[in-house]
Amino acid sequence: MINLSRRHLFTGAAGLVATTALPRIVFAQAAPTPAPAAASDGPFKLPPLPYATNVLEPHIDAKTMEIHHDKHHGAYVANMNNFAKTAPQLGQSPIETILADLANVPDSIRVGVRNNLGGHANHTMFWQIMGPTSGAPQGEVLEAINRDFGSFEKMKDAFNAAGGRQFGSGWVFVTVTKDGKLGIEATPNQDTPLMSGKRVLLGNDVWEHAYYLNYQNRRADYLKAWWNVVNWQKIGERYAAAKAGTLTI
Ligand code: MN3
Repeated sequence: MINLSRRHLFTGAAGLVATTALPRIVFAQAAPTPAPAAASDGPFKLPPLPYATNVLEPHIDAKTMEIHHDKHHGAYVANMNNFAKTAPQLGQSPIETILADLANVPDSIRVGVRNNLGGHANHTMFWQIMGPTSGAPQGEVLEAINRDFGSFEKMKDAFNAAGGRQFGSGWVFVTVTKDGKLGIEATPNQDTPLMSGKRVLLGNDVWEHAYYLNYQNRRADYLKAWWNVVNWQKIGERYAAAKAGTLTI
């Protein structure tokens, strides 16, 4: 229903916004999905981890990192490369553009693109914003945290609570607007705030595959420990990019 009304709105306002509206991707008719391909055999690539699998220990163990990156993220990339065989436009369009307009993806592959491209975007962000030297928020991003949450501690509490409440598999994010305003959003499955045109400053994966080997059912402990591996230098760069309008996924 929401998509229908939004479409009507777009159609109705087309004459007014024609010069500023983003171009839509034109999809050809999708054919049946072919046999699986190797992970990066196609336009979608599995980005290498920017550090060794063991550097986040003891907070995230090497085996979890290896399986999570190579197998889970690798599968999302492989699935997207299969979809791109039947819908080549997927491989030629910015990821954030596709995710912000899923209604435009052919029916037969829409759910698959939602899950797998969402997963690809989420994990690409996730590896980037972690690292062995965590530090603490500084400068403009710290000012924004203090302004929008009261303090860094309060932001972590709200984030961990939202991540803990997310039923089943999902993610918890700090979103950022072009004005630098921060917010917290939890999503099911591989959904991302990119799907409503927002931008992500940082996010944590609360699927059991992200923590089960080390923490079993203790998601709250994982959420708390995860802050020890958050790379604040990278997040500072993402915050600056968001304000400059250049942050993508
Ligand atoms: Mn994951």
